[in-house]
This record gives sequence, structure tokens and C-alpha cells, in this order.
Amino acid sequence: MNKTVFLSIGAEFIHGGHIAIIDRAAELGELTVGVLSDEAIMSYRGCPILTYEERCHVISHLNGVSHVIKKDTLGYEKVIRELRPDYVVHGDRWNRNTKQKILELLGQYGGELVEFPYTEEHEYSIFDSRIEQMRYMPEIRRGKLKRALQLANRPLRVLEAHNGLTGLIVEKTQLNKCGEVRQFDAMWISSLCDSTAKGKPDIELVDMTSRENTINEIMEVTTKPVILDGDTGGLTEHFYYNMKTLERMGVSAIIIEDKVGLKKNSLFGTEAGQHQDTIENFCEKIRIGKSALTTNDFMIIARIESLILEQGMADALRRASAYVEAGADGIMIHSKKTEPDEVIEFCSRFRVSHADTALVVVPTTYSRITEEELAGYGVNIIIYANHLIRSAFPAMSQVARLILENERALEAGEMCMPIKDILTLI
Ligand code: SPV
Ligand code: MG
Repeated sequence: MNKTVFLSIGAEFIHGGHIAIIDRAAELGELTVGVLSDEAIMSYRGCPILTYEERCHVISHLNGVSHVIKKDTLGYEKVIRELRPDYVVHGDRWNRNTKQKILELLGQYGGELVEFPYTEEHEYSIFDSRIEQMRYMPEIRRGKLKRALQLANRPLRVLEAHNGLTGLIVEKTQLNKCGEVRQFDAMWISSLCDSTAKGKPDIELVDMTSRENTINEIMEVTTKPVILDGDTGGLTEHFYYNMKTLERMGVSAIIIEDKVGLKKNSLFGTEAGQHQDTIENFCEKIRIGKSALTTNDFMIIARIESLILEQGMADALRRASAYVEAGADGIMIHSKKTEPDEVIEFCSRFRVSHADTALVVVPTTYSRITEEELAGYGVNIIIYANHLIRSAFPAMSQVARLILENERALEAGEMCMPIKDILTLI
């Protein structure tokens, strides 16, 4: 009887190296290719450029491929148990645990693992690096937030970045935890952090041109989606043009807050004498912003300040419905309470009438709440809004003090990364 062979393909674009491995796998018997689902790719590499359907279509037309199935997890357990192939074919670059697991599963019925060396040909590595470069392009990056919202089965995790270096931290920080690759899904370009990094107060003093410079600096070295903290959005007449610029740059979303006049940071609350915009004006701003857009990728998210300004839950909910009606692609509810109760109440009540609208929260003051709990209340995006700058500042101040205290740098050295590491960091 014909032998059966299984090969999993995570690559989004197929080159000669993949064809070689498919050819050799097909020589062993009837070949089934497991194509990773969008969700599975999302779980370790972020949003795929091509959809599952597009990738599946290409692979199913390759010579030697008898069947294509969807592989919706990174692991092999489900697929080996279901197919019981005579051979599992894999390249010779491994995650050790995966190899062990496959051998164990195959051992249960006498299946065999066949390893093929990865092709190191120069032209394929150029191809791969070109694909990598595509991830930096505005048209590829822009729609990634919307797609991630569709694909993720948990709230998206977003961390602030205020320059290229912090952008790289958000891009690269990863943790293998409970069998998953845990990482941030997007970056938040906070007005507080962008202003603070420039030594300025968070009062919309850092103008749009300067904000765009920060965005560019970050985008040049990262590929994850960018959410811009757009403060009040400024004058509606300016907002229209700024939407066009941000969309063209490849930003994925802007969040604008329903305040007018001199904006101060929300965490000051009512102390700062801030004023909320009328529902009518803010809806008009949303409508005009949406009318400026030419793609379906870019999201305008409305941020409600009713709880911050102590206007009550009913006002917050009324505004949320009006903003969605005006075209907002999502709602951010903000709170400065140390307990999450009012945010939970808002989310639960909002979800009754708006099942699908993206819901965003910023748990800075009520930080005890977990991502899992927020997921249970229907939250889709969790923004850690200021944590990189807040952690960097005390460390830098302490080093400065140590140098003054000791009139030399020796004592500060312990708090600093080794010179060799900073030289090779980038
Ligand atoms: C920011 O990060 O600038 C924000 C969130 O707007 S907050 O500081 O909590 O208002
Ligand atoms: Mg802000």
C-alpha cells in the first residue's frame, strides 16, 4: 500500500527551497501538506501577509502535493493522531521540544521522522529577506491591526513606544510561556510619553509634525502595527488632512479623546479644569476623519472621557453609541480609578448593544486586573500606555546621582549594561 507522508508549511511565500523539500517528501509516498492557519501564524509571528486561503491555493497546486489540510496549531499532536502518517517530514532546524514530541507521537504506532537539511542557497535567503522588508511597508503594516483583531482569540496587547529603541523593545520582546510565544501585538505612541521624552508637558504642545517624526523613527525599525494617541484630534479642519497623512504613512489606528480646549493628561482628572466636547461636535470630527480615508484598513477609535471627568456612566454609554453611529471603528473607555469597577461596568453594558465594536482600555491606575479578566468583559485591546518611559526615567536618574555622589562612574556601572552589549544591541 502507498505510504503516507505529512509535511507542515508555515512559509507565506514559496521558493525553490520549499519546492525541493516538497519534491523529496512526495518521493516517500502520498503527501499531505498542513498549511498553518492565520491564527497559528499570528500566535508566533504576528499577522501573515497572505491569508490562509491564498497560501492554501498556491500550495494545493504544487506538483507532488496530494492533499492540503489546515493546521490550526503549531504543535503536531492533533494532526499526527488524526492522520497517523507513515512519515513526518521536517527541515533540520528545530525547536527541541517539538522534535521530541513528534518522535514520541510517531513511536506510538511505528511512524518515522524524516529530516531534510534546510537549503542555504544565497538566492533563497535574499528572497526571505525581501519578504521581511515587505513587512515594513505602509500598505502591508496598515491593515495589520484590523486583521489581528479578527484573528486573535484574546485581547491584543499593546505597549508604548516613544522612539526607535523603545519601538525595538516592543517589537522584539518575547517570552515562551505555557507552550505559546507571548509578545506584544502593536505599539502605542502615547502623547504623554512622546511629550515627556522631549521634556515637554502633555498638552498637545508637541505638534503633529513632531509626532510624525516620532512615528517615522519607530516605523523605520519595526513592523508591528502602530496606534497613535491623537489627543483631541485638534481642529476638525486639520484632522481631515492628518488622517490622510497617517493613513499614507501606514499607521493602523488613531485614538482621539472627546475633549476641547487646552488638553491636559487624563490622569489629572477634574483637577486640571478640562472640558469635554459636545457629542455633536465630536461625532462631526469622527465623520470628517472617516471621510478622509481611502482604505478600509485604518481605524478611528473614539476615546470617552466621561468617567475621567465624572460625568457618569449614562453619559459614557450615550456617547459610545453616538460615536459608533458616527462611524468610529472602536471605543476606548478611560478611567483613573484604582479599581476597575467602572470600566468593567462600562464594558459589560456597552457589549449588550455592541457585540462587535472594538473595545480598548488603558489599565494604568487599575493595573491589578489581568488580561484574562479583561477578555471576559469583552475587551479587545489593552494598552500599557507609559511603562517604558516610567521605568527608564528612575534608572537614568539614579545613574546620574551615583556619578555625582562618587565623582566617578564605577559605582554607576553596575546599573548599566556592558559596553559590549550596547555596541552589539542594534
Ligand atoms: C497617553 O498615554 O498619553 C494617554 C493615556 O493618553 S493617559 O496618559 O492615561 O491619559
Ligand atoms: Mg495622551
